[in-house]
Amino acid sequence: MDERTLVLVKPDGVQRGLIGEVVSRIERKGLRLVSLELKTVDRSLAEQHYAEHEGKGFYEELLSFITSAPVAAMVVEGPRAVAAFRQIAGGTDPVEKAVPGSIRGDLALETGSNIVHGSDSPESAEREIKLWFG
Ligand code: DAT
Ligand code: MG
Repeated sequence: MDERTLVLVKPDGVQRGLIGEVVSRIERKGLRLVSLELKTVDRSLAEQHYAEHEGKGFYEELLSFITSAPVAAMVVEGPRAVAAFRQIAGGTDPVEKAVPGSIRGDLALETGSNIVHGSDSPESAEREIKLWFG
């Protein structure tokens, strides 16, 4: 039974020209791209997307970062797509929790600019896909 997940290439990834690299890793894993759109993120979308982090010390920084420049939003599909993309992405902190061979482990240096977002559960994925793609 296939599932879907929301993937974002965040502003750092787009500015560094890494959309193709991320898409390539998704496709090589065997996952499928269902939708892909470049989007400018307004404050309201950012707040809804990151609602679980409201009140944390890095929340404001997170919102200004995600609204600073376009992101590439995609819906990705396949068996266990949520967990599969989290594996491809690697740990949140790309150094302390480095996963060699992962997007963050290979290509990122700081937690605040770790290139990609992937939904953390099928329930989050459903909420986030509605939010980003209606
Ligand atoms: P993930 O993106 O791996 O799901 P998360 O949901 O815990 O991680 O956090 C969302 C984003 O917020 C994360 O990709 C980068 C940023 N972030 C998380 N923890 C942080 C911290 N301690 N300092 C700065 N930024 C942080
Ligand atoms: Mg998360």
